[in-house]
Amino acid sequence: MAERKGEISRKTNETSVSVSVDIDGTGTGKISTGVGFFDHMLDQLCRHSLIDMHIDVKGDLHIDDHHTVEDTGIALGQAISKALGERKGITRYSSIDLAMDETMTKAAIDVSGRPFLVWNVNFSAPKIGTFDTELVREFFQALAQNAGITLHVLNHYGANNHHIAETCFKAVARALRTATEIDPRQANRIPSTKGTL
Ligand SMILES: [Mn+2]
Repeated sequence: MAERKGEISRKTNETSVSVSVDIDGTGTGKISTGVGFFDHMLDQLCRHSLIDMHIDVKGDLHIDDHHTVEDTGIALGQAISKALGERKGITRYSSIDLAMDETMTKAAIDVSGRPFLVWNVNFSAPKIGTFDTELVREFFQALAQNAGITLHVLNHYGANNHHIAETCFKAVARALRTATEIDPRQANRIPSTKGTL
């Protein structure tokens, strides 16, 4: 099978982002965005998707974390899309209900080529440490748009905002892992009656 790797460098006046991914990796990451909580979340995404990720970001953190988080989502999404190529042989669909202590969150994915985010997650506080909780949605919006995936995230319940955020990243990671894995029963076909994704 051909390697499924993608690399993106993206530079604006706000951020400088360099991302590389290997879809068929082992969940090995080298992640540095300058935002501690975000690095912790990206580590989860990498580890539980088994997609190797090198992410290096220098952003305008003196303003706030917004541009850094959003632009990381854009570049990571583009790198994943590039790595998937014409999306031949992928499992395409996956969903999981992911539990972590008192919190449960669902992620459902269609690696469709059609970007869409349905976000049904509420936080009870505006911050986790210094991190703005609203940026969790911003990240997944940028990821879904640029990876060309339909992504639904639903928090069923939970009390702790760190857990709520972390289950979003872990659930998306596990769903992404399965949906991008090669389906051995149709490894050489694009999984669509249209013949294209
Ligand atoms: Mn944690």
